[in-house]
Amino acid sequence: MDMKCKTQHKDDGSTFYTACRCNCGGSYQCIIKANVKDGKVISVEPDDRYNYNCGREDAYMEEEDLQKVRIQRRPCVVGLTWHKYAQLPERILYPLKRKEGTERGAGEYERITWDEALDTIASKMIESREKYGPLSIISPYMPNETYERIMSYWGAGAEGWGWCSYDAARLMAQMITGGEGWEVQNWSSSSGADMLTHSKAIVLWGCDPTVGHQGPAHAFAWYIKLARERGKPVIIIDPRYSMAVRTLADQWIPIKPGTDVAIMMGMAYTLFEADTYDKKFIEKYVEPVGFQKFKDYIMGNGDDKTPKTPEWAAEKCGVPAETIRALAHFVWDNEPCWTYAHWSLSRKSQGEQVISTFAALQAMLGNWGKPGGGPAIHPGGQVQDLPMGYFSTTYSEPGPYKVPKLFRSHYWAQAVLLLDDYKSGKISAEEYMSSVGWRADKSLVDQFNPRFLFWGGGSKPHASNHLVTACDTASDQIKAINKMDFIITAHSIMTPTVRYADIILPVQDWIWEGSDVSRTAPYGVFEAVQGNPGVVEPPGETKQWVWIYVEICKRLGVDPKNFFRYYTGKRSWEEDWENGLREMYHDVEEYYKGRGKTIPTYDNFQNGEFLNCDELEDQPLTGFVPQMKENKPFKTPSGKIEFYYPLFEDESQRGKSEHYTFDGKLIDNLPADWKDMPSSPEYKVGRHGMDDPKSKEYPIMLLTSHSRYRVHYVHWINPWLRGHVYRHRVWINAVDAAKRGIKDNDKILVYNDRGKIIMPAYVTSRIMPGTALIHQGGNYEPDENGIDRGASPNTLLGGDKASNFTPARATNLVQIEKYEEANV
Ligand SMILES: Nc1nc2c(c(=O)[nH]1)N[C@H]1C(S)=C(S)[C@@H](COP(=O)(O)OP(=O)(O)OC[C@H]3O[C@@H](n4cnc5c(=O)[nH]c(N)nc54)[C@H](O)[C@@H]3O)O[C@H]1N2
Ligand SMILES: Nc1nc2c(c(=O)[nH]1)N[C@H]1C(S)=C(S)[C@@H](COP(=O)(O)OP(=O)(O)OC[C@H]3O[C@@H](n4cnc5c(=O)[nH]c(N)nc54)[C@H](O)[C@@H]3O)O[C@H]1N2
Ligand code: SF4
Ligand SMILES: [Mo]
Repeated sequence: MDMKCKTQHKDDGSTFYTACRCNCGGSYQCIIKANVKDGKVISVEPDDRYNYNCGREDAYMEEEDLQKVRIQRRPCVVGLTWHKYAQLPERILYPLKRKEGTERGAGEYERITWDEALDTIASKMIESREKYGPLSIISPYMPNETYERIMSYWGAGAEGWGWCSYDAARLMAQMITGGEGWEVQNWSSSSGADMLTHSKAIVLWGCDPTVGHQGPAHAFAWYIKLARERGKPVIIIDPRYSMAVRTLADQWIPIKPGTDVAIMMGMAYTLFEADTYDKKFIEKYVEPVGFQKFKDYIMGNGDDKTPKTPEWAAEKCGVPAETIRALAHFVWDNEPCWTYAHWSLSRKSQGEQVISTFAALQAMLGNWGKPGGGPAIHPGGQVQDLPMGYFSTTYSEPGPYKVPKLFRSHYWAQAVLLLDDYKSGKISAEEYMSSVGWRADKSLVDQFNPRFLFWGGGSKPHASNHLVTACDTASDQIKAINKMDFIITAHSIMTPTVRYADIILPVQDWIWEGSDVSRTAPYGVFEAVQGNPGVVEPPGETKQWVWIYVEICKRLGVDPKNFFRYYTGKRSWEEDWENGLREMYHDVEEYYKGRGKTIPTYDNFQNGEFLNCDELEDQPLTGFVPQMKENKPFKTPSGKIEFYYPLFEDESQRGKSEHYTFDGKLIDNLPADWKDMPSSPEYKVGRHGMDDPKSKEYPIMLLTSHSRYRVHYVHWINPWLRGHVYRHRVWINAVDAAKRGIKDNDKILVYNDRGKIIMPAYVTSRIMPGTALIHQGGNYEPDENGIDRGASPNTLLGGDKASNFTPARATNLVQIEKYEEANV
């Protein structure tokens, strides 16, 4: 049998290849081979299009195959059980209306027709705009492209800015390189192939690729494993003895969370002191004033006159000075060392400093754009600027109304609740604006009158589950929800957030129902374009999500063509959609044709072939190609990489609703008031971190990392991924547990001034003393005392008006007590 690069097509009409899609770093990359009988998925298998029928693929692969990522796109457990998830009783099959007289959140709904649902939504929107003005309709959590586009033609609406994922990186990437926050492909030297081929060693900060997939499921972890088998040492810096540490690392360096800037600065000091850093790179690419400022700060010649020696760093981050010194020499001696700092580090107070300090360290190592050197700023795997997008601004300008992004999106509830305090004179407009991260003109505060929630966010317009994913406690969000006149959402399955809607529109599951063409999520480490051919008939009256928004457009008097450019209204919806996909794919074909490459035909594509973009490149990706390889300038005032931002010292700019780069681009994710953000990299004690004075009252720092068994909240209710597979427990160190008389599996109370949670303890030495962990995306299930028994860690987050600008904090300080003995 031919073991290599064999593409298997569906043959008898009962087997389909479809791509798993969700907001994980593997999105659209993993392939599920589905066996269908009587219109139902009866079993699934992993991808087998390359290296057919072989378990350990590398046994059959040549070096070039690894380079070109000719590997099976095998799904993780989530993808392998998704068909079950789509068939759960919680699936929403019909348009639903909250039953008259029942409370929001009670989950009591009655079935209505599509016409009634859509007509009601449109008439309520029109009524809201008329009665309460254009700023009465909001899309609360995460900027929502779909909503923005419709509203830009309809002339109303407001929304939030930023989200809880990697805002710090998006802001700082723009400050450092001038490139806009989403130009992900530039930040990176990111592909697994590059690492495997060129790196001599690997150092990972706060990254567990065995859990948080970046590329097809565990493929990135697999590449690291292969590298290690080739003798390349792997070091992981993480407060936890994570699964990646356990299975991939030669050395684990535990660190106090939120103090990575200190270890990076201690390393920079060591390199400066030994005069071992890439001076040629610095001279050529880095703006000198900012670099000198950074060097002065590190060497003790800055305002604080404190050298950032490894001893200084050790005191802050808990890593011994000799380890820091050795690590600095290690990365220099093993040049190129694949050095990689992931987002968990910066999803905290002062997260911006992590990004800029890491970028400076990468510059000292000459790692920007260097094969094998790791991402310059942080990960991103987009190889090319593929012309893809069926309705977005990629192809045409939006309408004349620009939806204002008023408040920090994860603080949407505070934006609603504190408005009352402003209106009653309790707080000033300035205090209000500062508390909610207002990023618009002051005059809009008086016009802001939120009454209608249009839920959804990001590129998944019907998605987001902000009651348990926005970094703010659900109880405040529910208070804000209950102030609304009307709430709509479109969704495939009942979630804690969906339960609060007045009308729910049932959406097709995009993996199984309905066709689509998608590219990799922007933070994957590999790049592919995959198809969803539509494996089963959509159940009940579920509809394709673009159809829903087209129907809303029609009822609002917005020409659907402005929204979805392939809409004709003359053919059936299915024909318009299919035509849209073909046209979009055609653009991709043309793009590759222009580069002398041929890709599969559309029909073959939807029959299981795909675009392995890594194969279509001559070299593995290294970031900043125009600057590094073609001598083009960075889009900064100096044309170089910058580590000094005079804007933050310009008091006349503070408070302005928007800020722009020297060449007139909006600085995305910069709040009106950046509060104490310094103008060049600095070590600052993180608010609500282990060194915050508040830790006297709440001595444990809670981490809320992502779970292997779900994507954020998605799959929390999947019985195949619960019970003995995944037990939702608080990780607590054995020392902290002993002090509190807590034993493994005892029920414990975790609390702070934001909320209370009760759940079982996982007593372990795999997490540092003084820290605890609850995986993100638990359910919110308050009991009669308001204690969250579902244990969504976000119950314990938010509420800090002084640090609510950027980034969202996915951590907080807590206290822990024993609640109930385990009944064993
Ligand atoms: N299975 C799964 N995969 C996912 C997701 C998911 O929900 N489920 N979500 C996807 C999304 S949207 C994103 S943004 C990414 C998130 O990817 P990350 O931000 O990397 O994910 P986290 O799980 O928050 O953290 C990863 C590791 O960092 C460690 N860590 C936490 N704080 C610190 C710190 O201060 N310093 C150091 N050195 N380490 C720290 C944690 O212990 C954890 O082991 O994952 C993506 N992949
Ligand atoms: N405490 C804490 N909070 C965090 C984080 C953290 O580390 N800790 N991480 C933050 C990060 S990095 C992120 S990106 C956000 C993510 O927060 P969200 O964006 O709210 O989470 P997602 O999982 O992306 O939301 C996806 C939603 O889309 C729906 N969905 C998925 N597939 C389909 C489909 O096929 N059809 C339909 N109709 N719906 C579908 C799901 O049911 C789900 O409700 O969470 C943030 N919140
Ligand atoms: S890694 Fe992500 S995209 Fe891949 S199967 Fe798992 S959940 Fe789906
Ligand atoms: Mo994220």
